[in-house]
Amino acid sequence: MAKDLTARVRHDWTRTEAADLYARPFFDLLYQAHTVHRAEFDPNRIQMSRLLSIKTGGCPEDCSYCSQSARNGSELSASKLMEVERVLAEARKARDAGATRYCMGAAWRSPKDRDMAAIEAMVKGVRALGMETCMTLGMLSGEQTLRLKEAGLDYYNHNIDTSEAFYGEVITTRTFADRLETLERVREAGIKVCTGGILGMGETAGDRIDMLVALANLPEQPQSVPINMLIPMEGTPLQDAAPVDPFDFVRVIALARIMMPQSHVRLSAGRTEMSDETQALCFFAGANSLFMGDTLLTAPNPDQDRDMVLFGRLGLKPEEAAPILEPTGVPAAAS
Ligand code: SAM
Ligand code: DTB
Ligand code: SF4
Repeated sequence: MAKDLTARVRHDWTRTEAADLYARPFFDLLYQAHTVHRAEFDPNRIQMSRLLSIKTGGCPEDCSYCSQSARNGSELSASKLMEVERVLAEARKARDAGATRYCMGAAWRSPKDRDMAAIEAMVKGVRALGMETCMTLGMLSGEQTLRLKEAGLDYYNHNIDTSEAFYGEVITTRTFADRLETLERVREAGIKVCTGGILGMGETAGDRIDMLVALANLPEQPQSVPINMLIPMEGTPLQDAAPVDPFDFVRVIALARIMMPQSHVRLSAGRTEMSDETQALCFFAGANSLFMGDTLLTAPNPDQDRDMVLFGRLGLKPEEAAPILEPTGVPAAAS
């Protein structure tokens, strides 16, 4: 029977309600989140995504967490957009290692129209390998969004990162409203939305709760919600940020699971600094997706061997690939 996509999904979350959940005793919160998780998903399956930076560094935005901002003092040099064939060779390796979604990220404020043909070729090529595609390219115009949709893009990642109130403390070159505008374009074009945020940038628990309320109350809940733990990158204004209490991190995952019951919640950046036990608690609380492979965009990530040992100890299995459909609904042939 087809899953009812509306019954348990609410768009009227209030801050007080979410804060009350967040403040529950840890085990009560975890039990509730895990109950929701089991009702919607196989709790022993984790969706595996792989990231590739297709254009690194030199970004004009001033995101204070990011090693790729030209305004931050990191050592990273700016690259050109990677050639399509190289992207596809990397994507093939990721597929052969078990990834079912390939996420391509560019250090842009927004794409230039001259780059769109190469971007479209990457989407088509990765889909032809039998993987879902995700792009994260910054803000999109209406026309660029439609071009991505026509190329067959499955997901667009565009994080709101934090609460609206705290946003200006982290980024000044764009607004929270700019972010929502691109998300609306993506949603209206029929591309699945991947949006989440970062913990550990100096925000309060209230900011974290407000961020989740903003995500859950979007007109359609994002299909994918990455929750990143800040990786304090050298040379950035947040290089000395205080680490997040792992139990607070798990609470945010649990809250995301309860408020967005049918979304994949991704345990994203920061896993190299996380113990196996913390990651296991995150999976119990409802995280059911991760980035596999030893590199994120510019920062390290646990390698596959470490993840597979952890999966073995916990009895977890990678989620199977979703069928890749042509626009007509006919499954595409994988090569
Ligand atoms: N330039 C595009 C944009 O900003 O949307 C795409 C790439 S950007 C690097 C993607 C996301 O990675 C950011 O929105 C942020 O949430 C996350 N991110 C970047 N640097 C991070 C860090 N040091 N620690 C944790 N997450 C980070
Ligand atoms: C997301 O939320 N996290 C990913 C992906 N979306 C694009 C990026 C994490 C970046 C971590 C820092 C780095 O690799 O430079
Ligand atoms: Fe640029 Fe994205 Fe990094 Fe911000 S997060 S500096 S927009 S690459």
